[in-house]
Amino acid sequence: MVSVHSSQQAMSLIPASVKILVAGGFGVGKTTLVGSVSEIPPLSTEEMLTEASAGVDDLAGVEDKSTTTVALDFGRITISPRIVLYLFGTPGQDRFWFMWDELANGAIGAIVLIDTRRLETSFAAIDFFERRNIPFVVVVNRFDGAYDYTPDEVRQALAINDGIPVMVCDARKSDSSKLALIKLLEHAMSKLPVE
Ligand SMILES: Nc1nc2c(ncn2[C@@H]2O[C@H](COP(=O)(O)OP(=O)(O)O)[C@@H](O)[C@H]2O)c(=O)[nH]1
Ligand SMILES: [Mg+2]
Repeated sequence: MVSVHSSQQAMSLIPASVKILVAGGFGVGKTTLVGSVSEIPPLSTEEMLTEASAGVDDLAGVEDKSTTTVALDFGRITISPRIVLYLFGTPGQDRFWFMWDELANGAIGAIVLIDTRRLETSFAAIDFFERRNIPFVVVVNRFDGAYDYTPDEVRQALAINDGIPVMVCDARKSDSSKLALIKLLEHAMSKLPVE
C-alpha cells in the first residue's frame, strides 16, 4: 500500500512527458487500446496483409484481422496539468524486433497485452522487458469466446513473478484501458528511487 504522501512524492519525480509502451503479440489489441484512450486521433500505420506477409505473420486465431501495424501506434493522454502520457504501440510481428530497443529508450514502463487464446504470442514481449528491467504490467484483454482465466491463472501460466501486477481489461473501453495505464504508472512509480 502506498501512502498518499509517498505517492505524491513519487508523482513529483515523474517527468512531465511520460513515454509508455503498449506491447504484446500480433492481434492482442495494442492499436485498439491506444485508440481508446488517446485524446488525439491515434496515429498508426496499417498495412493490408498481403498473401506474402500472411505466410510470415502468425494468423492462427486472428483470421478476421486484415490489417496489421507495421510501424507503430502513437497516442497521447493528459493525466494531470503537468503530466502527459505518450503511448507507443510496439509492432507485433517478429520481423519488427529490430525496432524495440529504440522504442524502449526512455520509456517509464510497458503494458503487455495478453490474449488468453494465444498466450504464447506475448511471451517475447514479457521476456524483453524482464531482461531490460523495464517495469511492466500484464493486462489480459478479454476477447469474446475466450475462457475467463483469473489473473492468478494467467500469472501461473506465464510464470510471472509476484511483484508484477496482472489485471484484466477491455481494450475497446477507454475507462478500462485507463485503469491499465494507472496500474502501470503506480507500478513504475513504486520502482522509482524516493529521496
Ligand atoms: N472482443 C474483443 N475484441 C477486441 C478487443 N480488443 C481488440 N479487439 C479486436 O481484436 C482485433 C485486433 O486488435 P488490434 O488492436 O488491431 O491488435 P494489435 O495487432 O495488437 O494492434 C481487432 O479486430 C479489434 O477490434 C477486446 O477487448 N475484445
Ligand atoms: Mg496494431
